[in-house]
Amino acid sequence: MSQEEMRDVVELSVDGPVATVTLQREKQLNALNRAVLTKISEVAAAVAERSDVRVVLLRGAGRAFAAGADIAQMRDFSAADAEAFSRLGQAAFAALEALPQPTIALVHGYALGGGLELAMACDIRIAAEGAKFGQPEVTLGVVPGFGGSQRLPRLIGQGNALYLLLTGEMVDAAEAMRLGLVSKVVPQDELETAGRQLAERLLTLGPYALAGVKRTVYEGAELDLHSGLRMEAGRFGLCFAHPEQTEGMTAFLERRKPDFPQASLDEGGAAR
Ligand code: DAK
Repeated sequence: MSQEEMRDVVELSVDGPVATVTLQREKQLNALNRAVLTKISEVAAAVAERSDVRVVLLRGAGRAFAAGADIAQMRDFSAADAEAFSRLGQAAFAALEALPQPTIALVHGYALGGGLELAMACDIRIAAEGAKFGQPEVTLGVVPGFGGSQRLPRLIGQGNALYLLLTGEMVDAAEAMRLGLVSKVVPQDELETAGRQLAERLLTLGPYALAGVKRTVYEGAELDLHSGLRMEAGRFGLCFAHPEQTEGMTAFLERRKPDFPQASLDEGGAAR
């Protein structure tokens, strides 16, 4: 086995309350193969168990976030192989989305195909100037396989999603911002700092409320408006059985910064 193969294709590093997940197949522009997808699932499972981790940053090593699913691995797939591969990727990205901690994708270089689908499975996306986004699957004779046909229309609307999915065109960071695909664009050398700063902001907030927001939004996306509002009211009610609400509202009335209890994710049910 070469040095390259021995190195983990996905690295998890934890620095205090911030976890950083780094894709490390730089030579292939972090193309997502079975090994990478399996490892993303494992990393997500590990992070889900760690109440000390409060924010997750996701990034790509080298010159891209991720240039898509691994075309070399996929080319000779049978239909059954392809479906299994699709499910592997979908499960990995669903595990990321289901994390109670907020996740932030730091996108530079390319986020194409599966790479964009991975970024879309994160809660927030920040782009470096120069980053390119697209769903070029049609240029390879396939439809997206890791959620692109479902998450992209939900994120940027059906019309804009169909434009990107049908043309396979790449858009730059400014256009991605205009479309609502990313929330912020920063110079490339400031990407890590921007991620850190956003993480710092999230660390001042209560983990229970943050996890509750995620669940309410993602579960609500599956529901009609009335059911979604009912679900929201239920979660809102549960917050009032949790110490974060008492602290947040008391701090406001006492004109001080809240000091949210930290290891509080598992108390009550709003977050899960
Ligand atoms: N897969 C495999 N290798 C890739 C790759 C990819 N997606 N993207 C890049 N690479 C490799 C290149 O082959 C090259 O390898 P070597 O030749 O050095 O061995 C190396 O990374 C550097 O790439 P380039 O030399 O091409 O670098 P450039 O700067 O010239 O170009 C590029 C960068 C990103 C424009 C270009 O590499 C490119 O167009 N890459 C492919 C982008 C793409 O089409 N991505 C979408 C992949 S399709 C499904 C399941 C999943 C999916 C669909 C269906 N089902 C099961 C139904 C998902 C599909 C996709 O994501």
